[in-house]
Amino acid sequence: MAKKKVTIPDNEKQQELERDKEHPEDTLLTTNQGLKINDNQNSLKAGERGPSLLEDFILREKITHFDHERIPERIVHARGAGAHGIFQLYASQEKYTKAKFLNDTNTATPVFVRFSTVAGSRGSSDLARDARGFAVKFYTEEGNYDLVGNNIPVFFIQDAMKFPDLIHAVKPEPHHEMPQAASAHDTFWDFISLMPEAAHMIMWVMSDRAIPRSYRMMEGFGVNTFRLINEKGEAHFVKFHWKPVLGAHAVAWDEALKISGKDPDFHRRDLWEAIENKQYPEWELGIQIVAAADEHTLGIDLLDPTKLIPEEQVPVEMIGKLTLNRNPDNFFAETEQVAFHPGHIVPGIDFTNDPLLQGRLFSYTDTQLSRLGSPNFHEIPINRAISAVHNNQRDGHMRQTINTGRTSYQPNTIGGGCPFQAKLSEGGFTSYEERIDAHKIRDRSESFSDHFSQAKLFYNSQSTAEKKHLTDALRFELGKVEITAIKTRMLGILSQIDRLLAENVAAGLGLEVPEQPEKPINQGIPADADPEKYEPTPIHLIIESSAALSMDRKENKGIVSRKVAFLVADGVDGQSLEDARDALLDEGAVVKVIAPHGGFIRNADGEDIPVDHTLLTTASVLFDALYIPGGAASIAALKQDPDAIHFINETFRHCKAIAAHPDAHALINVTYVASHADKNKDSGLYLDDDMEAFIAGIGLHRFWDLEEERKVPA
Ligand code: HDD
Repeated sequence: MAKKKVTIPDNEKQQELERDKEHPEDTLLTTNQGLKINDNQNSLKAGERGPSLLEDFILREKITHFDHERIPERIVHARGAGAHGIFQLYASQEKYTKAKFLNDTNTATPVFVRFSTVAGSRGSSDLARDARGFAVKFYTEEGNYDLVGNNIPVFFIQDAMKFPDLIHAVKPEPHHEMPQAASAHDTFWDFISLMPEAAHMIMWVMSDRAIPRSYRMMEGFGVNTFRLINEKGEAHFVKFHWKPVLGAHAVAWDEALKISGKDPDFHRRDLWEAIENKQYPEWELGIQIVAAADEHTLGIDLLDPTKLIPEEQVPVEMIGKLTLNRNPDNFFAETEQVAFHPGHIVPGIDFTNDPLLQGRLFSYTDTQLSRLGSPNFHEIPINRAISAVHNNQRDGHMRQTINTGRTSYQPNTIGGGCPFQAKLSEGGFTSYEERIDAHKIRDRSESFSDHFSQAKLFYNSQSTAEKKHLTDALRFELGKVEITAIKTRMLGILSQIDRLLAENVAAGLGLEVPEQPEKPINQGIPADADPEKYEPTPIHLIIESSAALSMDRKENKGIVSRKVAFLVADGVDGQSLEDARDALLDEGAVVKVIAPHGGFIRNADGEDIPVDHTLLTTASVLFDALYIPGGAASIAALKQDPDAIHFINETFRHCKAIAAHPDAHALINVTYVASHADKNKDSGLYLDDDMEAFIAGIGLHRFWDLEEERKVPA
């Protein structure tokens, strides 16, 4: 039988993975022992109607394997999607780091990236209001390097000691396991309202950052401060950034809620389809470098993970590009079994004493032991380094490697002393020699006490529309909280950040902002501590606002991969459909024909046009823009279709670009768009079929500043 020809991709990790792939094409069914199976339909029985026999090893093997298919989901970040790609460096960073993949511009480093939500279970919706994980595994020639970040540059807490508390508070409540993938409940806000150190992160997770349009349109951050070490052993502090080439964009909360019902796999599907369409997602890797001598000059403590370095203070230097160009072959084998760990580093990169990072360094390997079930999880194909692995670690569940030789200890003579320790000149890793002279204490530095300055900076930096979204998010979340004292305490925290914000949230809740918040506001303090020492310090703004913190930048990054819905019915004017489609496809957009029924639509010339989705199987919230081609019969039919009218109104409500052929005015006139149709082109309505302006409008993503006037019942 002909063996299927396998094309081996030209990337070292892909070639390595290929060895483990199973290709079922043109093969015969077998048991796990390689025995060919003749009947996969019937169990072995004592007679036609008799009981099944214990002897049936084929049935037993099949059912036993099935019974054990599940592994525990990740305790956090359970819901995710991944893809393969490459990282290409622009210019050598040798002045900062000796890491080879950051020195060598000639080699593209293979990567695997997994995006995720944090709180929800594996089957939860992609559109939960939540931070997103952004974890990158670089398969470098010096070993795996994992940059395990989020789409938000700061974190809720300052010390890993509080991580289990935070996660217990945000996860579904333990007595009835509700709500799923949501922070809008009492235990989360109870905890947050007692922990003012979370104030900055709360601004971010209540902002549009927490409901991205796509994984491809979100920024990524390493969050913790790391160190880069150069050949001379000199250290620089570094913050890592990923900047999406398509720009950072969000959906509206009303959309997020609807997408969760219409397509809970929205982000996963978006990533998958973009890669299948060869519209490869791209990010630039940026670094903010702080010289060791400047550690204390920025007005923040670099070891405090609730702080970012404003780009106005330290610019982000772009040093390379990440491109995701291959979908996984098997979700479980790759996306589920991939095991990230901030402690997977290479020479030239090192940690700092950030107490959150220090705790992370323990947690990730530990969790893989229960999730993947064995200390041999590094042998799972997706986790294997492309550099050679030699050590004396042995055995354990599911060991794959066949270690040869008599010795599994060091020093030895029987094995010739192998494997040898690597000298520094041979790439041996050595930790950065930081001098430490201190008492052993459980405490927190007073430099960690500024909880509100950057929360205010973030709020100040939002556009008017973004501030409104943030306020509405807090009204929604706290509106779902049942215990009034928790809401009032939160209003106290918000009033520390911005009085008007607190008042606007309070108005939505029907509560008053407390004049003088309870003291000490911080209840997350040690039993014998002096509360005054833990009191948050007064706001001190180094800069008033930072442009990089807003996503509402009115920048046009093109419309590649943007999804445009074409609303049509039988009798559509084929020419206007074709012209508009060609113009959009030329710019890289994705066009889908949506009609009242499936199959084909007959155009005015009697030709058949395939339908991609029906009004029943899709929804406006799954698209970036809408076009309505001409054709009197098509327009007349859509005018009679409440779902078509709803589709248009909803697109309008979510401030997306809408273009239409002049024939479509009869349809537009029965929608809420009609009352705004005389507005100029800056309003995202192109009812005179102006394709050029429409394309520019889609590129702007949304017209958020018109949201209030477009809040139509749709
Ligand atoms: Fe974590 C998973 C990111 C703090 C403990 N974390 C996990 C993932 C991401 C992050 C992206 C998913 C990786 C994947 O796709 O498999 N975590 C962060 C960031 C943090 C952070 C950016 C703050 C700077 N995490 C953090 C702390 C602890 C953990 C403080 C514990 C002390 N994180 C874990 C974990 C997980 C995890 C329990 C669950 C699944 C896994 O590790 O592999 O170990």
